[in-house]
Amino acid sequence: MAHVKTVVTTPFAGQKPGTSGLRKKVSVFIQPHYLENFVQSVFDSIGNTVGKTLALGGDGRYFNRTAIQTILRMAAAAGFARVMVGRGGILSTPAASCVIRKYKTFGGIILSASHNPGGPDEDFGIKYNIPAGGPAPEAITEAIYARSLTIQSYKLVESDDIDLDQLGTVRIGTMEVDIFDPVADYAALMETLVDFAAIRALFASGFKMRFDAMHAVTGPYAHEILERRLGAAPGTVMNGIPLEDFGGGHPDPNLAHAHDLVAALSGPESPDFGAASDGDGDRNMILGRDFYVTPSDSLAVLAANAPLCPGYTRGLAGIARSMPTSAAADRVAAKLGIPCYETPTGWKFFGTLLDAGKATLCGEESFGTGSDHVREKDGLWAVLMWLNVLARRRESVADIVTAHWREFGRNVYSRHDYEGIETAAAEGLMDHLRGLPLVGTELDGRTVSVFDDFAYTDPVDGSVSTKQGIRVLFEDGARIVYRLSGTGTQGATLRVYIEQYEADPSRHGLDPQVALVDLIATARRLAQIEDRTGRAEPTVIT
Ligand code: G16
Repeated sequence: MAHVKTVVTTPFAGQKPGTSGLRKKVSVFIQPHYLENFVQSVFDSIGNTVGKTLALGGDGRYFNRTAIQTILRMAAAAGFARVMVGRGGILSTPAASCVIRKYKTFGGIILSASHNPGGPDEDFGIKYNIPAGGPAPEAITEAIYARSLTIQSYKLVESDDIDLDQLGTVRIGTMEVDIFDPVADYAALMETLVDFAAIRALFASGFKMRFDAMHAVTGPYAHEILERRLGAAPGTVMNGIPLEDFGGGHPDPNLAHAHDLVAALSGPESPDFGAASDGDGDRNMILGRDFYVTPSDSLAVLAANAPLCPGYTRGLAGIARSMPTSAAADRVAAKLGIPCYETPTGWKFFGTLLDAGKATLCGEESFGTGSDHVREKDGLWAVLMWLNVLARRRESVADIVTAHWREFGRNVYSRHDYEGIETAAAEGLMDHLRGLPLVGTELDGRTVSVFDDFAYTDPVDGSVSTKQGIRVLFEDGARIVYRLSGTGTQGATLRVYIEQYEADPSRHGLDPQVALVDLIATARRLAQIEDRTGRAEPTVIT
């Protein structure tokens, strides 16, 4: 029997999971006892762990391997019978969800700070996913946080580090550690959902794509699925080797950070299709030749075309989107005669709808798209769905999206982020907004019809989440939303979401920054953004 050691500790402030787990600077995580306190708080909050199986892996960022060795020792002390670890400590977030569901584990621990940069001076993160495969709901994250405030000791088994790169089973005490191929189960699941034969035929016909793995976790998945199984030309996958610092980049698949890909998709000779994924493989960005598809439009196009894909031929039960995501998907749902749910930001809010069979596809403006095949958003799945649609329709990305706008109208949309502003200034700005008497007033020629702080009652379990973003809805259907990000690690990030419906096809081609110029000005003025934050312009526009 291995020796279980009890280590005395004291609580750390601030171990409160945010939008998606606990994200902090590496310098915070490497403090003695910091990671251990949080992991013990998880184990103490999720029920009896004795004899159970846990999935474990991460996006390969700096500190991933060290954290895995620590968590394994603690899992052994908590009585887990088995831990399934992706080889090399690698497991994308959607693949983790897939493995948790397939092997019916007692949930999993995913080590990632998603799209945040990695390295000794950058970010690390950890989250617990429940046995259904999705991020822990608020009731559990609150319990973990509460435990972290009272914790006095944690337990671990004293043992040597294990070799994370060797497939097979080893033991820590009596606990089995299975090092498994992190790609195989996920790739097998994808083969059941999308038409691999049709996509192979598309590539064989000369269709060209670039996939930017951004030196993050999706490299091995994309090499296997796109190049080996689907026959895309070697070199289709760019930046395909996971690196602890993501090659010094910011693994965030948007126009600002995936610049290599954006450059590769520019010009008449460029590939037909481009896509990128983020640190942990759950986000995606979709590009055509000289054409950017917003995440909100991507969700709507995939919803309208899903029956072309084998996993969705029976149609969709419903669609769910986060509140700040544009209403493009709502128009598709209305036409299909299915419900469209509006949830707070955070993939965890989709879990109950998916479990209850109320929604089949989900999406967020923050480059997240997914379905009921797992309980996380899934970057590569979205890319494969697009490839399936392209293979069946044999039209360009731009033609598919513009035809979609002609049919449904365009929800012209943009998000403006003000990153790294003073927390007090950000909170002051939100308080200022909350105090405004806006309903019925006119702002720059538009009348405000609804003004509130979004609150959500889960239609399945009745749980209530409040203060999820300030909404200014206008009578003409335009809207402005203000939120503070729940995923940053430094200061505060103000997100301003601006949207306006355009029915006239002759105006569909306008750059959103031009089409939305008046609404953007209203949004800035109303929140006194420059006066309160000192920022005249946003840091990132998506
Ligand atoms: C996480 C959540 C998403 C959310 C995004 C942005 O994604 O899972 O649901 O939309 O953060 O959140 P915020 O606006 O609060 O920064 P990821 O990819 O970072 O895990």
